[in-house]
Amino acid sequence: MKNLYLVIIATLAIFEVKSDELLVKIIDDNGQSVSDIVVYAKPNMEVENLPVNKETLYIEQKGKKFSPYIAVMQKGQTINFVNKDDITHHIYSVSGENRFEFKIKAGVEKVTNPMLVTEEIAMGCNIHDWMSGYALVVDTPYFGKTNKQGMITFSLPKNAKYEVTAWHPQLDVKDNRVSQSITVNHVNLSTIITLPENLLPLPEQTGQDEFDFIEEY
Ligand SMILES: [Cu+2]
Repeated sequence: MKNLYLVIIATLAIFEVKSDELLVKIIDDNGQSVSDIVVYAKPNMEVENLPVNKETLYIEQKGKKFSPYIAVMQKGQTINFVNKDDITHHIYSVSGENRFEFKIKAGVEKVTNPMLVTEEIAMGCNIHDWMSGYALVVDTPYFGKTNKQGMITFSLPKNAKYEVTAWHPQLDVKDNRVSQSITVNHVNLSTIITLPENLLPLPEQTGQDEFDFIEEY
């Protein structure tokens, strides 16, 4: 009997840990899961000792494209650009307050200044104008992108209210994002966000220069 009691205590302890986790699923207008969309959870009230995400954000230039096409980062983090192509790129931020512009030679890694303003950063390349990519700067360490099943899990301090937001540059609504409030406790362990409309098609990242040779004839 004592053993059974211990098992129950241990089981409760496991559930206690799991109650910190929030599962978010993103679906589109047709009920289909949406993969590779940015989701972040921001505490509505000041949460003490909000951790800082220490993961380095790498954005590669590969095949004359930004890879990944969209990224998310915490305010104060840098972007580490890595040119995997055998040619030079000339990367720049299109607008906004987190500005950068530099040439990056083949094989080189370049670290930006910390991004200090929460906003959507659009970036391009002066040499290959079809290249486009985005990095979203958020004021929370709880962020990521959905998996193939359209899901993402956050480990969150419990008994707090969060605004959970899905963002994508091809989500054609105000600020390219939709939000939902949720109080995370031992009852609320998952939520579904339905996008008000389907994502627009991703831009075609192929350039004119592949055809220049043909055009000369
Ligand atoms: Cu380029």
